[in-house]
Amino acid sequence: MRIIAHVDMDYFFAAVEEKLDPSLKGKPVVVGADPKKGRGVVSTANYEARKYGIKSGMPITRAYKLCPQAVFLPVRQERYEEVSERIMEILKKYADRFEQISIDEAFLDISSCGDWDRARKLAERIKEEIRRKEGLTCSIGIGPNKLIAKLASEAAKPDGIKVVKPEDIRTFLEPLPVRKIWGIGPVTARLLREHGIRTVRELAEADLQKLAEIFGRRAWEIHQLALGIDESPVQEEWEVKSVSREHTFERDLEDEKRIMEKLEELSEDAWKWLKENGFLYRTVCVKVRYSDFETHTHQKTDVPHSDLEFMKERARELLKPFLGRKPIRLIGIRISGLVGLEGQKRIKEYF
Ligand code: TTP
Ligand code: MG
Ligand code: MG
Repeated sequence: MRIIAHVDMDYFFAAVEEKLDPSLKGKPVVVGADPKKGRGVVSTANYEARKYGIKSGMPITRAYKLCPQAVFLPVRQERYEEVSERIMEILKKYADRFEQISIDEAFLDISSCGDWDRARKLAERIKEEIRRKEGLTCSIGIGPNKLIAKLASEAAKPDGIKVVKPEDIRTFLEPLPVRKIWGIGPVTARLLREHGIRTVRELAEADLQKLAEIFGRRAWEIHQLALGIDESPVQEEWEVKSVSREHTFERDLEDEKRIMEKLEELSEDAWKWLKENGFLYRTVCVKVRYSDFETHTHQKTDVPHSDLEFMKERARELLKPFLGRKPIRLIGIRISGLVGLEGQKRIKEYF
């Protein structure tokens, strides 16, 4: 069974501003263009400002008319990116697979939780860590796929958790307007409306033949979404990670046996780290520095491996051509091409 979580920060840009200037708390805050300049839009507004009807994307002059006493702040992108990066690092730790989709939201595949109660507990933990470390709130939706998880996090706003189990999908989804579905844009929604289809229920019950006449091959896809079916995976980006260990000998060495032994020791060290952090490895790289500081590296990539013996074997093979030339000052090993089982392992640690 798949369990997917969608995490979205609450009124993100405005929340970061509030965090940096606590005197803003309780006041309506609008982040966006300068209202005096008369051009541009609202990026976001906190909940106090939303009470006046202010929304993302609205002309800033309109926001000013709705609530002239609000605090208007410029967009300070670097600040939000910095906080976003730290939050994503927190989220990553909890996921089997992780996919960031915007500055303030991400999907987490948390299937290894195994059941919905554990998934909810994990969400509580995530919220707790973000609150403690960043002083910010977020909302988390949990469901059997990305489509449901994303809708659930919206329903959980602000500062909430909503779990939608497979048996609850129909009741959850059917009353929603079709345009809420991720994948149904404004054009499709308008076409559907023209054919009398406004809610997800109406779309789910629509005649597939009739839908095909309007949307062609997309009809099937749209209809599947209305039934809450979405197989799309949480798409992990390739992460560059590695672990290295190196050693400088007290005196430059020519003793091949001792050099080999040291390299094996370093391999064991690196391997332990991989094991503790739940990684397989693909690439082994050996570094050699001679007494005259001439330095070489040599590496080889294979299919993912987990065992120490293979790593040692590779390291010995890579080191061999460098032996017997000059005294060696330093040797090192770098393991990369890591394939993470990290999230899975961490989730298991919590239960
Ligand atoms: P959202 O997550 O859509 O909105 P939000 O975090 O401000 O509020 P909510 O609690 O409803 O999630 O967007 C994240 C940030 O992206 C938002 O804080 C500002 C920026 N943004 C824009 O600059 N322009 C826009 O039109 C939208 C929607 C967001
Ligand atoms: Mg948000
Ligand atoms: Mg968002």
